[in-house]
This record gives sequence, C-alpha cells and structure tokens, in this order.
Amino acid sequence: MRLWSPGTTSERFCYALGTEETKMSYHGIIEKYKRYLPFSADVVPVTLYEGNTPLIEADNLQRELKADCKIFLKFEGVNPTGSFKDRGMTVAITQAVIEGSRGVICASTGNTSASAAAYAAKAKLRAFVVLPKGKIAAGKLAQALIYGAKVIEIEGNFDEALKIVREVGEKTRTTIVNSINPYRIEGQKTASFEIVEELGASPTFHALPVGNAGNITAYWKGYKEICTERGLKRPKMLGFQARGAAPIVEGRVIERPETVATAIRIGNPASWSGALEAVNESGGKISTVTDDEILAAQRLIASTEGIFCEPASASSVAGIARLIKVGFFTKKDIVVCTLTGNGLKDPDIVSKGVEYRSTTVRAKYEEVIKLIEQ
Ligand code: AN7
Repeated sequence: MRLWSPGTTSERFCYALGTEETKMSYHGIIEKYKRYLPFSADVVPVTLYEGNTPLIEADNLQRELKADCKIFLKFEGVNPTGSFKDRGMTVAITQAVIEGSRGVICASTGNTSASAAAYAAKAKLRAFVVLPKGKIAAGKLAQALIYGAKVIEIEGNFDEALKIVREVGEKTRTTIVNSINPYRIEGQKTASFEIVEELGASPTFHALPVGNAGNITAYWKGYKEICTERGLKRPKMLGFQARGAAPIVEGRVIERPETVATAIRIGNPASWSGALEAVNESGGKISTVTDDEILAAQRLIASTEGIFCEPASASSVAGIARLIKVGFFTKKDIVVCTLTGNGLKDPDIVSKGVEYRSTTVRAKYEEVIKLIEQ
C-alpha cells in the first residue's frame, strides 16, 4: 500500500485504501452526457458534480393520495446548490468560459442566482444577480451573497428584472445565464435522460412546476432526443402554474403575479412558446394550482416521504393530486413529478405556517414526558 502518490485527491485516496478502482466515477452531467451536449470531446467542464439525482418511489404519497397510478419523485433539491438550475448552469458557465466571457448576469426569483453565483465562483468569473426585492427566499439570497455575487435588488418583480438583464446583455460583454441562454436548456434536458435510464422507459406522464418555463421546455427536448434514439414512447407533459401567476394558462401576461411559491412568481415567461410546444406536442396539459394546494402538497411530501422541497416544487404534486381526484390516471400510468428545489432554502414558509408549532416547556424530564405520553 502506498500512502501518497501524485495525482488528484481522489486518486491519492484510492492509493491509500489500496483500491485503485474505487476512484470516484461520477463527475457531473457534462462528462456523462457530453455526446448530447454542444461541446467538443476535450471540453473542460466547470462542474460541482451536479445531476445524478434520485428518482424516488413515492409509495406512501401514492397511498395517501389514493392514486391508482405509480408515482415517482425526481428530487432535484439534492443538486449542489439545491435546485435543478445546476444542470443548466454547469453548461452555461462552461460555455461562458470557452467564449472568454467577462462575467455573467441573471435575473432571478432566487434559485438561478444561487446557482449562477456558485458556478461563477468555481469558474473565477464575476456574477451579477438582479432580484425582486423582498421576494427571494432567505436561503437563496444567502447563497448568492456567500458565493460572492454582486447582488442587486430592484423595486420590481422578476419580469422587470429580466427585461433589465436582457438590456445589460445586449449593451455589455456580460453573458446572460437565464434560461433564454440555450446552453441552460441543453444542461437541464439531462434530467430526462436520467429518468429514462432509471425506468428503462419513459414515464406515462411527467409533471413539473412552470415559472419562466425553461425547465418544461428542457425536459421535453431531453425526452424527444432520448426517446428517438432508443425508439421509446414519449411521456405526456403536465405543467402547473400557481393560480396568481398563471400567464400561460390564462393566455395573457400577468402584470402583478402573486403566489406564496416565490420561485414561480412570474407573469411573462421567457419560454412561453416552449411550454406550449411541450404540452401540445406531447398531448399533455398546463393548468393551475392554488397556494393552499401547493402548501398542502409540500407538507404531504415531507410527512409521507421524508422529502423537504420548496413550495414551488410542490406544485407538481399539488397538480397531480387534483388530477387523481377526477380520475385522470389509470393503473398502468407511471407519473414522475420533479421536485425542483430544496425546502431548506425557504425555512420561513414553515415558521410562518400556523399548522407548524413547537411546544416550549421548562428543562425538566417530567415536562417532556408529559408531552410524549399525551
Ligand atoms: C424551485 O430562479 O425562475 O419554469 O429565477 O426555482 O424553468 O422557470 C426559478 C424557477 C420551479 C420554475 N421550481 O422553473 C429563477 C427561476 C423552482 C424554481 C421553477 C423555478 P422554470
């Protein structure tokens, strides 16, 4: 056994263990899916080892919802910055480095800014994030700050922030890393590849929350590519918007979108046509869920499956819960819901909820046991 050798940390570690073959084998989505991405073979990815997220069989949730169909949860909250944005960001930031970008900029409801800031840090690029003031979950703002982004809060909403960012992108040499950047979509489509690999087929339905609509566009692109390659049937795409922020469902721009799910508080989605294409081409649909349904679903996912996702993420489950009630699915259906982000980003939603209350007693065994035996 050699205790030290030149090479990477993981290689040295394997020497120390005497097991060369235990070298870490997963290095993020670009290395794994390079041939489906617009890079050459010798690309050097900017990666935080994103992707490879679990597809969780949600049998408790299934029973609780009295669902005939089989339900799986694709938990994207375990990505390096806690959301699906990392899949797109590794690709967008890698491309920005290739292009010799000066820095990156995005508008964000929180998760894009957290992810952009992290990958920019890794790439040694400057990051500027433009956020709607007062409407960003605490954890997401903390992430952008600690990763070292320049955080600019505007007295306006996401749609106004994106408009400004588009203008900055046009007038300066700063790379926009919102999902209007096609490299973002390329990265995010890899979630579909993982699901097909895991199931050995497509699900019958795939449910997603819809905000700026980049993700549903990306999943559909991914499913089309992998299903064509493997000769598989495609899933039907189901998109869910929050009732107060449902421009695509209502067919009009919402000037003042409102929802408790701040991540999808968007009134004029950039990938509007991509979302319509996904649901129309696949034979799926896009509909709304209320804030109450979103919060109830968030709680149910946590209490039945032990998965804490953020409110926006729960809208996929809230949406299928509604469809289950009207007998939309059959026994043969496999339904995958993407849980887009980690609940730890937004703890305030729990501390503010009346249904979540802790009990305080004096520091005595008797007081604690009294509560346990109640
Ligand atoms: C947890 O971070 O738009 O429909 O600026 O954070 O692709 O926009 C976030 C969106 C769903 C909606 N779930 O995805 C941003 C941002 C979570 C999100 C969405 C977002 P898209």
